[in-house]
Amino acid sequence: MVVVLAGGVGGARFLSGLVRIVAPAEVTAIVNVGDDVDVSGLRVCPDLDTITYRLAGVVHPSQQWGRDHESFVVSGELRRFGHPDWFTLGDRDLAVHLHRTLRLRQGAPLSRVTDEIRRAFGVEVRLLPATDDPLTTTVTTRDGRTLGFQEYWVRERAAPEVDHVTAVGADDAQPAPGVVEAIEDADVVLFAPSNPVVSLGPILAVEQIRSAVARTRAPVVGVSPIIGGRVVLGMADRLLPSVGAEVSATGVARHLADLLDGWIVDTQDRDAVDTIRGLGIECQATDTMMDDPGIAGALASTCLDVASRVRGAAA
Ligand code: FO1
Repeated sequence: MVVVLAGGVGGARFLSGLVRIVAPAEVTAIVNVGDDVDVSGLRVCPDLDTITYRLAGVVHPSQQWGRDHESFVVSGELRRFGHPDWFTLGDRDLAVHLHRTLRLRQGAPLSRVTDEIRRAFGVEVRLLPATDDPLTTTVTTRDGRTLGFQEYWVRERAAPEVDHVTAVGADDAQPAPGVVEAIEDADVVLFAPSNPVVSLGPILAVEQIRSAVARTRAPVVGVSPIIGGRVVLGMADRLLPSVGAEVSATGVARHLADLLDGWIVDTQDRDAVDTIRGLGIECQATDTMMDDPGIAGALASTCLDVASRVRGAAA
């Protein structure tokens, strides 16, 4: 079993590559829920949905979140009643949020609802939310405001300077059923090229998940989300300084060093390989720009190669 800790768009791209080389039924994704948000009374889980849509082949091709062939009739009508319009839900996307909200109201935990939804989309990869408990990411800005993640990222376009990010609820949140067992029983644990602060961060903020990753016998191999000192997508470059991490492949490796056995960097960062090996982390440079599933598949293959090298060394 290959277990992947993942956020949204980068995690989904990586998983679509991994399933080209590993049977989907052999893959479990542990997914961030810190981005989740209530919109017009509905529970929206952007990272779980982005991964579900991508693996089901129905994700919006250029946005890489939300549905393809989408329309926005309902969101347009909701404006008539003054609903906020900075976070728009497409009509097809709404069906997932309506169903999820109904099932949650019936008392089903998010992990069960997530499993129902991914199966309904024919997704064979097992998707586990990091937790079924309340866990939400807030961003406190230098000018003293505390924003929800989507307010910061979508409404404010990540413009405000960030003082710190908090995974609210992490201290009390329990891993969702199956999460710790998946990590303990994994053959390999991979960190997708996701935002280390707001995607991997909230997952690892659940202490029992972090400690399971720290103690698993499986090799733990991650992919740098920073290439040549820059983010591929999202806003990790604006958040890494708030956790004292340098905006570089090496900086993120240092930030995660106590959990990593291997770290994959882009060929642009090949000169960082020796430094990262100096941290006691096996390191390999390869093409990490997942512009097509073929590259994503080759990247996943490199991750598994490094994992087997590390396993051999550890044995
Ligand atoms: N991102 C935007 O920039 N604008 C939106 O209106 C928006 C709506 C939206 C609806 C559902 C969903 O699953 C994702 C959505 N996103 C939107 C993207 C979202 O903010 C990010 O993709 C994730 O939170 C980061 O992983």
